Amino acid sequence: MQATAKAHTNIALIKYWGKRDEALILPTNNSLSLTLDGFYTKTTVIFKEELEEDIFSLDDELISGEQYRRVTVFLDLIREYAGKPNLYAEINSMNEVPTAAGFASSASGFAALAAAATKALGLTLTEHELSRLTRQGSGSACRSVYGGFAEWQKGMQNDGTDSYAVPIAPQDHWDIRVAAVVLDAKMKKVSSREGMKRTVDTSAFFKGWVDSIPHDLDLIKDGIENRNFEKVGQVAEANCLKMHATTLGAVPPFTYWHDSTMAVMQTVQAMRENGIPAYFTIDAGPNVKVLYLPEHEEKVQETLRNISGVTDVILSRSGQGVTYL
Ligand code: 2P0
Repeated sequence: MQATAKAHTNIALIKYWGKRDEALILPTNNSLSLTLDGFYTKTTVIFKEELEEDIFSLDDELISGEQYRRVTVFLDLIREYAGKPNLYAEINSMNEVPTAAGFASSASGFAALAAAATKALGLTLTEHELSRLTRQGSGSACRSVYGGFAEWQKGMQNDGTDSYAVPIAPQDHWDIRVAAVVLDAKMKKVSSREGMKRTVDTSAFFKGWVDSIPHDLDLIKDGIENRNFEKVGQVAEANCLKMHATTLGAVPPFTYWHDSTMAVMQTVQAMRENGIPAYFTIDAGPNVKVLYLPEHEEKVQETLRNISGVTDVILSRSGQGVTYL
């Protein structure tokens, strides 16, 4: 009735940006990510007969409100699956995901929760099944079931049975690195859920975005397989720019970028002109993630730290998939 699991967050190189079903969390396009070793959530779930509701604590703090609701609604799915609808749990999560770095802790959080809760109830799920379940907590979380590179297949079915992530290359396939560039920018005004929805509903550029994904995926998967850094970097950077372009075509238009975001993007492009291969990607916030190879770590880190508006640079490697402790 008790289990502990650990899951790492991931950075999308081909972005998930748009839902075709909001309740089931089904995407409009496939996405592809790299799991990161530096950032993870560790979660213990203990089911207890005597509980009348779930108790959720995060970093030793009791959680209520929307964050609590998302966790209990997700656990309801698992309870139902296990045939134990009235069995509640104590959930203790520890986040090693610095919120300032702009990584969604929901990815590592829901992957660790799904793994720990199913294990605690004695359910044995395949990785595909675990990924499909995790997807229903938070979309990007379904990719965190795997280490290294993973692709979330959007699926075709209305019930979501074929929408889950699959492994593309394991953690040790390639020592590619990611620098999370932390900016002194304020909290974002538009959540990723809201931004995604507004884009799907109103953006003049949304169709172009969705149509461009299969080609980007073909290119990046070939680049990953052959460890072609320039190819992977170029596709990831261009895909990120396309995603962010859709927000400018929405009604009302919005952007996640700050002036310091632009400064980092321009510095990364300037590094390339000076012979340092580095590429950026940006999620639904102002912070920038920079892809680079180990031999350029010192130079990349130093250059990024010297940009005005940068408060920290956190380095990460390819990470592992879900593990049980
Ligand atoms: C991604 N993002 O692929 C993209 C890129 C943001 C930009 O997944 O509503 O927290 O829980 O499915 O996964 C952020 O959205 O959204 C996200 P829900 P999620 O990583």
